[in-house]
Amino acid sequence: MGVLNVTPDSFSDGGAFLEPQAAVAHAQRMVAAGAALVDVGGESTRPGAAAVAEAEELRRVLPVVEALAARVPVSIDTSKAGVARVAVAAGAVLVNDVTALRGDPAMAAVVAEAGVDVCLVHMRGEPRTMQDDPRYDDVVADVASFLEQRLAFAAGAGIAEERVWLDPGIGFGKTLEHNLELLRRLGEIVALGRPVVFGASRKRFLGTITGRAEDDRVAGTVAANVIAFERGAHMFRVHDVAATRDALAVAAATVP
Ligand code: HH2
Repeated sequence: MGVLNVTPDSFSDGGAFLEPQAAVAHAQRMVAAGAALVDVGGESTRPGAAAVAEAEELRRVLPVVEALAARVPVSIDTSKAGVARVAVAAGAVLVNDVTALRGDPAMAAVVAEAGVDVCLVHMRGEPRTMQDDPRYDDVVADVASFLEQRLAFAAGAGIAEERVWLDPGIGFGKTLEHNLELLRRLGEIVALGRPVVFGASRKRFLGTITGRAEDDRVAGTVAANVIAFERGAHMFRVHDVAATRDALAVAAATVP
């Protein structure tokens, strides 16, 4: 899954793809480099990010989704039902909701009615406050139990279980040690029985370990994704598609 942030303030590529033409060109580069899906987002979820009004979010993402969806599989990274509804009507095949259907009471119905896939992400609190001293009894057990509950909620709202992807939400209300424990024990999330999305790309914990800036974390990103692959993750949300794709191809070739 290639990341396409059509935002002025995303943590690693903010402002680079605000123009629809630049966004579409970048999406095409990611697909050429091996992305199976392009994740279009119009609102940053970095720690402390400001909320974006629905009309502004749509203004950012809709021209890009419309231009891409006929040519490549597109997912829409949003927690707003109105944005998801319009993006899906324009051809998006997956709704990537970092609030796991909690942010907007109308979101579950939009996904159920459209019959599209949905990714449910674990996040503690909301982006503005999620990194304020996050604590868990047992981060992996807490995340697994949260995702299990959200999966049951989705099913109760009429979303077919086969349409649901689960994501432990690396960096969403987690310390370095929480992120590492989730990676170490990712198998416990995979054991929930739905395909797992893993999103560590360029995130802060990689910078903490390596001492490198956002756009210099490719090697760290690749390492985390190869480990996630080994632990059973199915989809890898990344900015650096070519490097990740090569690394995963090598890792996959070792599977008998
Ligand atoms: N991480 C980000 C955004 N969306 N979606 C899923 N499913 N999993 C993730 O880990 C995830 C996500 C944050 O990264 P990014 O899009 O690069 O930055 P920003 O939120 O600042 O736009």
